[in-house]
Amino acid sequence: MSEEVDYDDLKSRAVSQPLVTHIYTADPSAHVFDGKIYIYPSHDIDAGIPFNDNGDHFGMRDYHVLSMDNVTGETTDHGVALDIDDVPWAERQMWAPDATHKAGKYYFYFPAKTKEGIFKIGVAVGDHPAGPFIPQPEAIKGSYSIDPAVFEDNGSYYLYFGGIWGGQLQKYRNNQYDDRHDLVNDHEQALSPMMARLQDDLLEFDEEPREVLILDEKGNPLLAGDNDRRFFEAAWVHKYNGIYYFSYSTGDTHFICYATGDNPYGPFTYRGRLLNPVIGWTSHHSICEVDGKWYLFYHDSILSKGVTHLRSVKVVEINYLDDGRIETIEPYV
Ligand code: FUB
Repeated sequence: MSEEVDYDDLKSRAVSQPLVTHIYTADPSAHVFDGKIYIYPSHDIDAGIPFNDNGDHFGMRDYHVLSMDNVTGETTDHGVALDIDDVPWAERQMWAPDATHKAGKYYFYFPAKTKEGIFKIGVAVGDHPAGPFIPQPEAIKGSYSIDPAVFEDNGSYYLYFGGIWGGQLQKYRNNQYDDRHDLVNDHEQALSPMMARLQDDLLEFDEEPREVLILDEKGNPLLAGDNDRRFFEAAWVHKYNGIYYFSYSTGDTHFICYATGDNPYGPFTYRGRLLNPVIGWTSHHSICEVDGKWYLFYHDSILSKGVTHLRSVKVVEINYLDDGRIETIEPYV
């Protein structure tokens, strides 16, 4: 017999509350632009599509940008910044996005499925951090899978991406799609997230996408059967004290984990868990410095009483330990 979940109790024990409650939002990518926090989330809707392992029930069709003056203040919803009907190459499933800034322009990266049902990553450009964003007519050449995250380091911009299962990463080898490809066996090296440096105009890759290796404490790549630690989706990169942190979701085991390295390409060595499982199947986050403190933006499904595809973005402070590790966050205390 299944036990009834007490969502009011979970809500009162949650370490943070939804930033907005008038719409459902997920996959928050947070940045400070012009002294303000801008959050680029997915805009969750109930598209009426039944749950399946491909994630078709995540049927999002537009993006809203949120902003805050500080992490405890009001959150402003700036309305629709990009709609799927305005993206010539995209047909459905606008999943986790991210954005960056260069020379007065804002670049918004987003995945969506083409009419052939293949995920690609597009870029749209605007003059304001909250959009609106004008999409390029085609997806980024050579892009695939989901969850783009853009990281700027010393004037170069890198795009990280990828997600297995519904994110389709398992269908690729050496950047080539083949429907016969699938997940690898448990004893084999886990499928890796991908990354590529962007061109100066930030509209295309400047190099062939390459794998981002995540190593265990002995220097060996994590194995596909290591479900508690291997990459599933939701790549994010940030830099703290000169160390590069690659964080990600383990998907079916619901952790946000992180690994560290000494450059944007990796390899990265697994260091631990950043966030224990939240209510809802997915976990997806970003890490952002605001006024000298560091914050984890994440989501859960408490507001919708556990509906997998109706999530709410939240924020909580993170603490670094002296050896560079990050304290694990327990989302409900
Ligand atoms: O929001 C749709 C998908 O769910 C995202 O792209 C994944 O990271 C997961 O959060």
